[in-house]
Amino acid sequence: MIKHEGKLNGDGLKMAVVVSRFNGFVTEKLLSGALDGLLRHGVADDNIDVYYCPGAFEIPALVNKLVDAKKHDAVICLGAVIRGETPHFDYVAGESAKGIGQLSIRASMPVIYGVLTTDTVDQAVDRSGGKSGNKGFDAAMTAIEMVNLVKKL
Ligand code: INI
Repeated sequence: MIKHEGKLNGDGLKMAVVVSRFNGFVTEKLLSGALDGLLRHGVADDNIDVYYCPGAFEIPALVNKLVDAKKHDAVICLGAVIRGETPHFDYVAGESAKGIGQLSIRASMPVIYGVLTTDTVDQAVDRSGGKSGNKGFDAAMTAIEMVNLVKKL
């Protein structure tokens, strides 16, 4: 048996982070977590590009351009859709997840889903540096692991 897995070593990797401004009090925390994870695992500051978009709905369109540009090894998507905030929750959360999911399959590089979809503000706060960790940091770890794994295929 041969086991294949990606190491958590970001040396030399070029990363794009797409972050939505809606619910910025949460998404800025996700961004901090993602940058902390990337930098602490060897990704150089100069090799990280951060792209802001208005809301989670816009993330897939931006990622679509980024994967075609082929300037990065992975794209990390960060956003926060909170049910209490809008009757459009299902549409925004659903379209964002569907678009990112489709891109993650078609893209030649890993596309990582770090969009929170929660029922309450408290749940979003818990997952962006609160008691449930930071999903931005987790997304950064997933990105590094997947890049290193895909390189082996
Ligand atoms: N965008 C989010 O990222 N999170 C939300 O919770 C949200 N709510 O509540 O509506 C939201 N809406 C904006 C949406 O993403 C688009 O920016 C907007 O519809 C314009 O296309």
